[in-house]
Amino acid sequence: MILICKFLSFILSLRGFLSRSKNCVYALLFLVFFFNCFNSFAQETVTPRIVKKIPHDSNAFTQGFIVDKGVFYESTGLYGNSSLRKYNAYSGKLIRKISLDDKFFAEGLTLLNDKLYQLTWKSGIIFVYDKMTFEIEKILRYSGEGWGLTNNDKYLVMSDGTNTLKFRDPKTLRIIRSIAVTHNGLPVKNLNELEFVGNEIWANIWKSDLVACINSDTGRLVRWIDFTSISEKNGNEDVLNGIAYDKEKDKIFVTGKFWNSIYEVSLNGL
Ligand SMILES: [Ca+2]
Repeated sequence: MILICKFLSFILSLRGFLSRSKNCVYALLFLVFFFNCFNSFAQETVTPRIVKKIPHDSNAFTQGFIVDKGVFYESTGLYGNSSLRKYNAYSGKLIRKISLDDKFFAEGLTLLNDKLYQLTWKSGIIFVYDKMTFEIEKILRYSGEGWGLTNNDKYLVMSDGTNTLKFRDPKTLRIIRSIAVTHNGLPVKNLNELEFVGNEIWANIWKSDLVACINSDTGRLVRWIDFTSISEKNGNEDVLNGIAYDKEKDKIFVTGKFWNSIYEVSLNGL
């Protein structure tokens, strides 16, 4: 009887030890996983340094932002406040501005073959303008939501808030191909304002000051850029949402919704 009691006691203590060991193993695995995630994020994340500040209209709800030959072009959103504008890229002085009908909520903007393409959020319409006069030359239609817009000198590239980017024919908006944006096999959602930089597509992640740099062939994330250090964000809406790349001068500019400034930034030699 005593032997049986001792045996049962041994089994119970062994179970306790194994249970504690299991918990230790789980804790260790969690720490390794957490450390790897943190390390991976740190390795893949670049932070900016401010090179120059340029004035920006703090009433502009920035939805699309580009630069061409010393001129910034911007699309601003919100119903009743949507506009297309251009201003001097050195002084920030306004050159031209038109307001959209109150029923349109403007979104992304891009310049292709001297035509400005301006997206609308839920109207299924892209306005095509002469870049000098801002006269509407054409209206193109698509289905679904419009968020960000850029181009690779041949096709328009559109985001719609998901992790999918669609390459479209600029004349017909026919979808040529799509890429699914992923990081470590998981979808990167809420892709918003876009900019082609070399062979990468840079995409602002909605409601954050993070920019995803994406391989435009595979959709895989190449790195993050964390703009938190220069963000003028105070609330939920006033996040970074404008990325403009000057191809000729190899310069990057960013701004955000209701921000006071546009920032030319240096990104550790990128
Ligand atoms: Ca852009």
